[in-house]
Amino acid sequence: MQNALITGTGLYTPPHAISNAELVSSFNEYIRRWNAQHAEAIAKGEVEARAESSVEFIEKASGIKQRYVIDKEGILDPDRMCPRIAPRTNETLSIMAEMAVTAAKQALAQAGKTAADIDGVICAASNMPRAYPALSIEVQSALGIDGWAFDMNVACSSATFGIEQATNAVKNGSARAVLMINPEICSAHLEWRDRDCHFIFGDVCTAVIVETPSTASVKGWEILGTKLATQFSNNIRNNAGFLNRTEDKTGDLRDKLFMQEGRKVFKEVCPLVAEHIASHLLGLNLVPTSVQRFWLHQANLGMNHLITRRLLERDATVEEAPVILDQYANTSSAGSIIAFHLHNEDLSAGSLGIISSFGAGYSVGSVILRKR
Ligand code: CO8
Repeated sequence: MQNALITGTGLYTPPHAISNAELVSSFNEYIRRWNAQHAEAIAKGEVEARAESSVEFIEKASGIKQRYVIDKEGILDPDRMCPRIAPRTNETLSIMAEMAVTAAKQALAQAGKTAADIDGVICAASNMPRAYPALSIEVQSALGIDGWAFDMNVACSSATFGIEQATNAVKNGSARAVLMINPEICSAHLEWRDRDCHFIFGDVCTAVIVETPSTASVKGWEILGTKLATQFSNNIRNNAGFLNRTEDKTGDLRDKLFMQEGRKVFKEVCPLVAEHIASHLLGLNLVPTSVQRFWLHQANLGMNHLITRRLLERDATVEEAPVILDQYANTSSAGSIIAFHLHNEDLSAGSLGIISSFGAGYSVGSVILRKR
């Protein structure tokens, strides 16, 4: 059986950034208006006054300093608190496909490939724009790729799960090369009015080319192994879905957007990820201290510090575990791929690295790589 390589990556970054100061200023204005509107009920003790957010809390609790978004104005409008994304006709390329095509073209160029060299497209992301046709098939058509395409969703872990599917296709010979894309418009699934989570997410798209050594025109990274695991948890949940209209539910629809028990997630997921990575390395007769770089999922800086400390029994340097969440926030499936895309070129041949993503499900995936 052939080995598989990662030979190209791409990154689409939206044009608008929102700093924590801008975010908190609009959120606090929304809170002041809400409290003023409900002043009577608050005075009677019927409802509780809502608390303001703070830049200091956000940076200390998460490490996030800003996020990129598809639409800034709608999110920061205290009367709206939601991105404004114009609908497109069925004949126009959808916005998520457009993001994916931009990232994919970069990845193809880096790998020295054209559409004719690709046999499959996998769209691995947290949220798809519609039920069907699959977003991956729209991207396949826009790029002029023959072969097959399908969508898959394992929330924040989607990219590593997608890389394993691409690796399997390349290894078993059903594709010479696969394009794996991770378009995320997290801003449309986030309740920007909820102070517990309003700062967490950003929008972005990443792309990865997985192919065989026999077709590769660049050296790239050899995929030494992939390992996936899932364990059911309700601590990160979003109940939006096609059955919603059958439920006759009115009133509080908060559960139709992203919800989480952040502290529980932090406590339960960190040990899970550290053990997963350690056992994956052990299975390949490797140890964490032989890994030059950890491209971890970018949800929370404290989580990444804890995971690498457990693995290395000391603090990792920023060179060993690059941080991109300060600029991009949590971009769900794309986070670990952004870290890889921006921080892999300086490593020399023979270097070992690991991409690991984790999140809702719970789910955790790891991809162990060696630079060629
Ligand atoms: N400003 C000021 N104070 C605040 C704020 C705020 N914005 N928010 C909360 N507080 C207060 C709380 O009310 C609390 O006050 P008190 O102590 O009086 O009760 C205090 O601050 C501490 O609150 P927490 O315990 O909640 O704070 P934490 O230190 O736990 O930090 C985090 C909160 C940052 C959310 C942290 O728990 C975390 O990052 N956890 C891990 C989360 C994670 O990794 N989740 C993964 C989700 S992503 C995923 O899987 C993909 C989903 C699909 C994507 C969907 C797109 C939208």
